Amino acid sequence: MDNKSIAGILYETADLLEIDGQDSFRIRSYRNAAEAIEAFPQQISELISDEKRILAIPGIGKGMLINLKQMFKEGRLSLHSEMLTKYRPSMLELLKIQGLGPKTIALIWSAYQVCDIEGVEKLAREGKIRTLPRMGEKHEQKLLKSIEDYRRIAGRFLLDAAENQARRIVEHLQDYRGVEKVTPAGSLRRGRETVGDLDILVTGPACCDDSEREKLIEHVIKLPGLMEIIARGENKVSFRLRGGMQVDIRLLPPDSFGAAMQYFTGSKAHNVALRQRALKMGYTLSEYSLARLDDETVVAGKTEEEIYAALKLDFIPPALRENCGEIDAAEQHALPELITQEDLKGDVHMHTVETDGRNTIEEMAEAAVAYGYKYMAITDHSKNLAFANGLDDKRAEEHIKRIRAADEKTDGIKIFGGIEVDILGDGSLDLSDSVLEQMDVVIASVHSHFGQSPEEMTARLLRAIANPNTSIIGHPTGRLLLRRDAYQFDMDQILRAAARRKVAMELNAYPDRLDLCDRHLRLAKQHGVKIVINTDSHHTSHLDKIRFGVLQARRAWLTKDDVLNTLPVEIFAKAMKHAWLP
Ligand code: DGT
Ligand code: CA
Ligand code: CA
Ligand code: ZN
Repeated sequence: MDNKSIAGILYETADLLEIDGQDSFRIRSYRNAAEAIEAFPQQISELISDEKRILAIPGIGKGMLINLKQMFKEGRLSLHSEMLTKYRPSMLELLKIQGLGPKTIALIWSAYQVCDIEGVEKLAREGKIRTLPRMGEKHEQKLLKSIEDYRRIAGRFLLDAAENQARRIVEHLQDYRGVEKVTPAGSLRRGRETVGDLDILVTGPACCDDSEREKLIEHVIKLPGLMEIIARGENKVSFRLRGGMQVDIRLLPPDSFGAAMQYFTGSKAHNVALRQRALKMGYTLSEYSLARLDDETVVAGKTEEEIYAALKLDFIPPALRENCGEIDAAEQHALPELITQEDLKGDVHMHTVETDGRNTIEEMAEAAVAYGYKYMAITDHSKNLAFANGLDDKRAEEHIKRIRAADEKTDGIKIFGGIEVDILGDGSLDLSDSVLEQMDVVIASVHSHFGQSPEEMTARLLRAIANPNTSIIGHPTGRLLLRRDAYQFDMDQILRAAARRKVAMELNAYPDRLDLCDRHLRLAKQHGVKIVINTDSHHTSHLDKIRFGVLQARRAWLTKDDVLNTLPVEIFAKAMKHAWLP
């Protein structure tokens, strides 16, 4: 068990104890331990035999040590299991509803003995929540809205979480004798911004014979972290991982691996269109092969490439397979040459210890050099973001001097002096123009007053774009995937203004944001707005998240020419001052 899973169980135990009305001291001790373990830099499992070191972690006492030992030994915690028997696992799902904490759940439980989402929804519709102590009609309406929101995102996962699990599964399978290839397909391979379930395809000699397949499936289900098996067949097994992610694994003979890759990569809409094309050409396309309709001769199946070729199409990269014009373009040899990670020459959105980052300017620079970048920008927060210790005019000027000094000292990379300046409620920027003028890169971002009307928000962003110092609008819609909706504004109007003033839009690559999204990126391109792909790194390890941004850019059909941070350093610097190339 890793630290995250242990912390998860301890948090859940604390919540369940609170629902159970136990004393607050005991509840706190579980929450403190969970927090300490979550933040602990080393895996607790590696030092579980070293009792002294574990007891030295603040928040972990003798009692908690016994709990930890049990979790490592048995993979469970008795108190957690007891509580779940008493209240049923649906209680844990209830806790995931926004605004529904242990106290309210306890209240509902004691009044109605209801402990699942459907039950609570029914009570709310019948007006039975508002009559509880400290509750009212407003709470009831909010609760219904939260349940609706939860249903919309339930069961989907961020791209990085999906990728991590997929990597674990690939590692678990690829060394098995007789396995040649293990490849994720589905929405993960297409790089969709969130992933519903993992579709993993396996091929090799071990997939070609009944008894071998059976042995392989036995190996598959030994995967650490597997919670329950949902379905098991001759060449397929579906299961759920701890944390809820579902996985479909399919074992395929090498002859039809390409057809299966094509089919299970999807999207469904792309597949439907492709199958229609096949039919028109006298073929039938299935997950097993592309075959002739008349005599069932197999034309292709081993690789995806030969399937697209047989259908007289250029190979369509998975990111484009959404039935948004890619089949016509492939027919006419007009698919775009999509941007790749190697095209990027710099990352210009990074935070440091001066505000809410975890590393220094020098450490970030060292990491960026190792990444092969030619330039970067340090863009710490401005003062409106008080909890991030944002910079005022004076500190921003001092910081820019530090950045310039670090740039002098550092070889191999240009460090631009920048800022991520807040766009205040009225659209003005959080620092003086005289300070902003000194910056090479000014990212203007909304971090407050998300609830403004679409008219207000549009006017606010227009004013930020009109400020001559603004180079880039940061994470333009403010959405947090699976957590917070975008704020509302007139995207068309904003893109028109940005194109006119040569202000770029950010593609924030952080997997929780991916903002702009693929659809808006494509719209931006149509408006002639340039994009900058950034990580918004708060730690050296975050630079790697750039790949999620590149994936979204590819999904939006973007090429190198659409993205400013593919430019050489001098030209990029000019672009940040509104001098784009034609
Ligand atoms: P997800 O899991 O919701 O993030 O999205 P996908 O695209 O991974 O969808 P999933 O897991 O339901 O199915 C995987 C692929 O299998 C999907 O992209 C295309 C293919 N597929 C599934 N159902 C159908 C279908 O009814 N017809 C066709 N042609 N293909 C399908
Ligand atoms: Ca899937
Ligand atoms: Ca699936
Ligand atoms: Zn920001």
